Order: sequence, then C-alpha cells, then structure tokens
Amino acid sequence: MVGYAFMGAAHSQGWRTVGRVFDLPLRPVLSAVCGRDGGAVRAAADRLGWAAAETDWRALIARDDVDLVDICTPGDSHAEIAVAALEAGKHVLCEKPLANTVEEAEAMAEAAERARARGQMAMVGFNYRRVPALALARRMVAEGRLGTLRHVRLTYLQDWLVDPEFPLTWRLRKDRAGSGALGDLGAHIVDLAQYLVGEPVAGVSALIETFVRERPLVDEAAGASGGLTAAGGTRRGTVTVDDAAVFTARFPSGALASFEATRFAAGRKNALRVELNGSDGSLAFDLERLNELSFHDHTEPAASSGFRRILVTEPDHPYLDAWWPPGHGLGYEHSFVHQARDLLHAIATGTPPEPSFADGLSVQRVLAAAEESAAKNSVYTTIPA
Ligand code: SOE
Repeated sequence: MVGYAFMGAAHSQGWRTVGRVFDLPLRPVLSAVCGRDGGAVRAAADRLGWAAAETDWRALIARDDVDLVDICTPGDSHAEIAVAALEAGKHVLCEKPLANTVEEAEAMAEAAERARARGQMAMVGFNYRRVPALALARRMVAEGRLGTLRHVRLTYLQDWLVDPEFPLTWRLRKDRAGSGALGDLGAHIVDLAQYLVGEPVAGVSALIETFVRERPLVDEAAGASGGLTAAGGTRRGTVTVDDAAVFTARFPSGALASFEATRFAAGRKNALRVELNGSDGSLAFDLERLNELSFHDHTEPAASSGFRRILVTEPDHPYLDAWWPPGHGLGYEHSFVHQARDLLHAIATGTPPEPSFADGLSVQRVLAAAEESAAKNSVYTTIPA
C-alpha cells in the first residue's frame, strides 16, 4: 500500500478484516506500506498491521512479495504509481478520483487494458458501491422494480470547511488534489449515479464556487491538520480548488439528474444521499443511516402505498450473509472490507472487477465537463462516449 493517512487506514482495515469474515479464494498478506517519512511510515506499519515499511514507491513495486499495489495517496501521484505498478506486473487498487485530469485517467485506463491481457486486475476505490443498501438499490433497479427511471438526485454534503481558519491542506490545492468538492465528493456521486442507472452521464450544466479564497498555510510535513508555518500562524495562501459544485445532467435513456457536492453544508458530516424516481417506484438512501433503504412501490394500490423502510441486514442482502444476525447493522468501514473481498475474487477468478479504470475515466470526463460548463457560465456540455 502506498500512503497511510485516512484512506490508507480505511483500506488497511479492509485488508486485515476480509479474511476473518469472508471465505476467500486468496488470502491477503499485508507485506509492505510506503510513505516518504521513514519514521512515520514505520509507525504506520506497526499501527496498521503491515510487515515492512518502504520510503520509495518504486522499491515497493519492485518487491517480489508484492502482487497487488493499493494506492492511497493524493491524486497527483495516482497515474505515475498505477501505470508503473501495472507495467511491473502487479494488480492495482487505486483510490478515487482515479486521477487529477482526463489525460492521466486515459493513460491509466490504457495501462489497465494492456495489463488485463496479461491477467492483471485494476480497480478504482469507489467504496460506496459496496455499502449493502446501495448494492441492493442497484439490484432492484436492474430487476426493473422502479420501471423507467426519470429522476436521479444525488447530494454529498460535508461541513469541514465552514470555518475560514481551517488550514490550506493538500485537499485545497489544485496541483495536489485536481479539484475540490467536485473531485473528492462529486466523483463518488457521479460514479454511484452511473452504477445505479447503468449508463454513463451524457452531458452536464454546472455551477462551481470557492467561498473562502484564502486560508492559513500549513506545514504538510507536520500533518494535514496542524503545523502552521508562519510566525503567529497568520500567513495565508490561496485556495485553488472549488468548495462546492452543483450540476444538472442528462442520461442517454432520457432520465434527468441533479448533483450537489459541498464542504459547506453546516451540520452535514457525511451526508451522501440518493433518490431515484421511476415509473413504477422510488428508492431513497442516506449514508448517515446506511443500513436503511427506503422503497416506494408505485404499482401498489394508492390507499395503502407509501415509502417503507427496508432494514438492509438480512442474509440475502448483498454481503450480509457473512456478517451479524439481522438488525445488528454495519458501518462505513465495512465498505472497504467488501471492496477487498470483491477484488480478491476478481483476481482469483480472472474476472475484471468493477469499477474498472475505464469506469474511473468515465467519472473523470463528467468532472471535467462540469468544470468546463461552469467556466462558461453553466453552458450544457456534452461528454464524449
Ligand atoms: C473527505 O472529504 C472524504 O474523506 C473523501 O475523500 C472520501 O472519499 C469520502 O468517503 C469521505 O470524505
């Protein structure tokens, strides 16, 4: 694994746990973790359960005991590491968004395609596909329970930037993160929309805004949330990414979609919400209540129909047969366990996993189209198929 901050810890949890819960065709061994700071990466290895630590990702990729490289770094290094790992014969799991630009994502998708011919697998870490309620939603859409989809409504709301004194970390720098709420949160809901509807977004009309344009500078080496450098901590730098993105979209089938990604929704901590409205029914989901899926069956008599709450904890719900008795519930971390499970099955059976790097590229094209549209004051921008 390369990188060991928030996402590295979440992925490590997945790798550590997966073999203790699921019957697996392959057992993961946590061989080595990589980061630039020798002391910090050694400590992370001990804390997260990795046998060895490396300070150069090229050395990590060259190791004989590494078959799969899990990339949990900021977006500016995804393309270089992923392409090198694939060319070195490794399987790759890469955090979202796949890359910082469409060009990088294209190069990654091409490298993954070449590697597939050699039997290697590449997957993007859109972990929310593996929340059981969302996997169930996909199953119900595919079964036709909603009929023809008309409206697809997704929001991803957080509030950690409301404070103007929150420091200028890498997530607020375009050169490191590619974009702001758009790529960090918007990428998740675009992927989910395409997964749930089963087709790619055809075009978008977007507005993007940066509400707080300057923030206290931070010493990245001292950690993401501390270490102000300037005397008195008053030196400020320019925020070069968006704080919020709002866009509407069309699907080729005719369904309309709306997306909202923001870090400025005070009180909303990790509110990823989905609502799908079709000719025969509707589904609704909120990540802050992730064991529940609301379903309205519009084919039932009006007098007794309405939204009902499905508690997604039954053994025949996705992933649930390996977990606890009905009603005991899962959380955020389990999506990473399921992600590890699915990738290991894909590797063992030689079946390309989803979301593929091509799926990641498709999300990247929607993000780029949203930026292009916003730059032209919301002009509808089509996405090449
Ligand atoms: C931060 O906004 C973040 O950690 C994202 O980067 C993750 O992808 C998301 O799952 C939670 O929020």
